[in-house]
Amino acid sequence: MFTLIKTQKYSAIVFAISFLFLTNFTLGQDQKEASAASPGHNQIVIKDFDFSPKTLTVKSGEKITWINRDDEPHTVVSVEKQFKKSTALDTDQEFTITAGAPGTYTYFCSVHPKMTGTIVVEKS
Ligand SMILES: [Cu+2]
Repeated sequence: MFTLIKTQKYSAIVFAISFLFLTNFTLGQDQKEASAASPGHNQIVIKDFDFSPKTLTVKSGEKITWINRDDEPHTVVSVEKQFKKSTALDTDQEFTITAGAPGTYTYFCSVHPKMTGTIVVEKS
């Protein structure tokens, strides 16, 4: 009887350890995939009349994509005309540019000029 309980306890511990190991392993895999997908491609979500993140730091030569998740059309226009402006983006429509020379690029939505955002381009 005693041995049986001991074995069950042991199995439970082994099971718990395996479960933890599997969980960590799975998480590790997910993180790896997420970081492998992100370098060189940066996304700014337009939602609730706001750009998110408000400030995005990228490296020169990387792509930046805006996606409109609002039901209203929005645009992306560089304050100092440092990059081509977007057309009016409908819901779920995307606009992509390639980051140019290092510097700070501010932009706004020409439909709602209070909507502003910043891109900081660093040397690649
Ligand atoms: Cu807008």
